[in-house]
Amino acid sequence: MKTTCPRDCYDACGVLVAVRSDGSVRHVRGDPDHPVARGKLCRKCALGYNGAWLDPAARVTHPLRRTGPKGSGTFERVSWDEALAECAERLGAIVRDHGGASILNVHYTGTLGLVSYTFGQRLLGRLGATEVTPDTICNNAGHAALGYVLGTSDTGFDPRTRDDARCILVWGANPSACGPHQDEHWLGEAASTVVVVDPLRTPTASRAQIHLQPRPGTDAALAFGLLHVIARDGLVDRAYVAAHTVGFDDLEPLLTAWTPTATEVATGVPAADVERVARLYGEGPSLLWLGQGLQRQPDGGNIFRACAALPAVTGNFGKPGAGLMYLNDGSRVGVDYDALVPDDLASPAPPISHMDLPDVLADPARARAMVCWNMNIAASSPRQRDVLAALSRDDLFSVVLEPFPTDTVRYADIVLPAATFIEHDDVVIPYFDLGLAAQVKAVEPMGEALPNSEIFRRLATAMGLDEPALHEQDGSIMERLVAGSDLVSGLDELRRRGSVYRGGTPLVQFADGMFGTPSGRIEIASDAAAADGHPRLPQPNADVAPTDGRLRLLSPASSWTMNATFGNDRKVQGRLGEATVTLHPTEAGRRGLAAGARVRVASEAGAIDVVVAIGDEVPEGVALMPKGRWGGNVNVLTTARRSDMGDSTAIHGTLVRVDAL
Ligand SMILES: Nc1nc2c(c(=O)[nH]1)N[C@H]1C(S)=C(S)[C@@H](COP(=O)(O)OP(=O)(O)OC[C@H]3O[C@@H](n4cnc5c(=O)[nH]c(N)nc54)[C@H](O)[C@@H]3O)O[C@H]1N2
Ligand SMILES: Nc1nc2c(c(=O)[nH]1)N[C@H]1C(S)=C(S)[C@@H](COP(=O)(O)OP(=O)(O)OC[C@H]3O[C@@H](n4cnc5c(=O)[nH]c(N)nc54)[C@H](O)[C@@H]3O)O[C@H]1N2
Ligand code: SF4
Ligand SMILES: [Mo]
Repeated sequence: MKTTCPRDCYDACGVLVAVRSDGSVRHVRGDPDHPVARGKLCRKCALGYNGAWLDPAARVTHPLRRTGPKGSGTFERVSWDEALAECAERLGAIVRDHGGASILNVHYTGTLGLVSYTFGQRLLGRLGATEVTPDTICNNAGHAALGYVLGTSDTGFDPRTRDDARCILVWGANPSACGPHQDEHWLGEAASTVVVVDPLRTPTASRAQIHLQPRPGTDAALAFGLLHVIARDGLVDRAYVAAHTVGFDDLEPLLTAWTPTATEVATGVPAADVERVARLYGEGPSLLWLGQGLQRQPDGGNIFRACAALPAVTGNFGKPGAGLMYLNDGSRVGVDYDALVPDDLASPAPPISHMDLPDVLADPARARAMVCWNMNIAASSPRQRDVLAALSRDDLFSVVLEPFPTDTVRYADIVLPAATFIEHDDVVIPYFDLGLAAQVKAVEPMGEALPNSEIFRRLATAMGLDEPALHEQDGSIMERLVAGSDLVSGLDELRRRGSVYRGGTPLVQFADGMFGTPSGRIEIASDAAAADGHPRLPQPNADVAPTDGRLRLLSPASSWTMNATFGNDRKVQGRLGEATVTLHPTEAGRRGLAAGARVRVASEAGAIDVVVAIGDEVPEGVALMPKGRWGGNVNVLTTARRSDMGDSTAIHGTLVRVDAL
């Protein structure tokens, strides 16, 4: 059976599920006919989909009610009717007595199957729950910044234009872990010169022709340094700037000070490399890929605005081989997002940022219940200790929808078993390539698990809510989603073909020179940003490295986990080994640490004891602890500090001490 991997990943691989005659899964592989997967799953899914995902002992297979203290993970099996009746009664009483806003709606991208990703919004919106704005844990600073500059953050370049580019600049993204097939094929097979900007020498960076290694949080200064050389060497596309941008006149004088030498001092990137990359990028045509890791910095929004000035100033828009990528959304392939959540079901309660989750969750006046779906906050939210303390509140009614007994599940009052992508139909939109894909049920759900949508429909029934929108069937939503797409005639064709990608000539990004900003142009200077309390222009900021021995903690993706998904798979755990902090040899030497030594890593939020690994892929001044483990993990150390825009996380801005135990 052919289906699609709906993990939060750039690749959206085609998947083959081999099913035995008794209806169980024999194995899960990459689809050899799929243009991105080319017959291979990534390493994490190859293990996890054939391990924990098929193992009833590793899954939540039945509704559960808590019997022991919160956090103990002690539950009794109950029927769906009992579980739903209890949820309906408790949630109903909270809505009646305190208002729906005291129910927190916590969700994110545990699955990107569009129905499973969104259906809970209908009921929770109808109840008036307070939504924890999903993107604030991930990429909202970048969305906000690109909104100011380009008027959109979801309209990236068409990856098929790769071979028209002479330079591909990958800035703060690590596709070797986060989009491994795009890394191996799209980037790896490019004839263009690949430049990677990343403090870490990731596998993607080590394969690039040029790797710039700025100190974390100094990227805006680096962008100013590149723009300085571009202006100095006559590489500004004056005609493009005049026709399509506002604010370059104000920016240009600020560039004067950012000589390659000044840039080297502020960022640590050698002056000669600044010169070389500025010329390469400026001569173009050039593609710029802005990663999500890049904006998870205190200055993340400003960094994005500074970086986005590069294509604007060099005219790297509106022609083949040029453009900028953050994400591509389904509007590029005619998907009708309005089919997902009717406007009249939007919750009237003001949403909160994930950065406020630990405090709001701890406050009985603001949070009487939590419904958590597609998310494992106990592993993935910053301030892990505070999150766990809040989840331990006896007076918080928490309902968690999950396929696995995660750490968040351990604190639930009621656990509702969710089916996995192998077990139900959905529609998936790749967020790099321009396409759409069918998620096709290959086997029956394990135990009594149900897709998210069916769980929320049944909960609506148990609450006595009968509006048709709360009960719309998945098939109807999927039909409406793809009805307007010019890529397929309808859902049947999509399901027959599996994955469908846009064909013909590659699209030219912003070909019409129109931008969704107030001026209709690229706003290098933005009055809208100023009205929101930001500088009108991007600023040449560079975070200064601490001089008190503290290190900048980076906790990016591991290639062995998908966020915290697969953290419970035994083979994945074997590959991850013991929890480590990786230091540059010089930093280890300064602290008298040999590889394997036990250390305490401490921040203002907490401390955790781990083992030292030593590697020069990590620069001096940085400590590396990837995200995604279950149990006490790097998020014991992270704070809920916000980036400068979008109420979004600045998780890569955390400072830590590392001391021998
Ligand atoms: N330190 C640090 N922390 C981080 C980050 C970082 O860079 N550093 N990154 C942040 C980012 S970018 C993100 S997006 C978050 C992600 O944080 P998480 O919420 O941990 O994300 P996932 O592990 O992708 O998915 C969450 C859960 O969804 C479940 N799930 C999968 N399919 C389904 C389904 O069909 N139904 C239901 N109900 N559940 C399902 C999975 O089992 C999983 O437990 O973590 C953030 N945390
Ligand atoms: N294997 C795997 N794949 C994943 C995920 C996963 O957890 N595991 N998560 C998924 C999710 S939810 C997301 S949002 C995407 C994220 O996709 P990416 O944006 O590619 O992922 P990250 O690993 O968070 O960060 C990318 C890089 O940003 C770098 N970085 C951090 N700070 C700075 C800085 O100040 N300057 C510069 N130039 N670079 C910096 C990090 O060193 C890291 O190598 O990946 C998705 N794919
Ligand atoms: S997580 Fe990404 S790379 Fe791995 S199988 Fe799924 S789509 Fe492919
Ligand atoms: Mo994310």
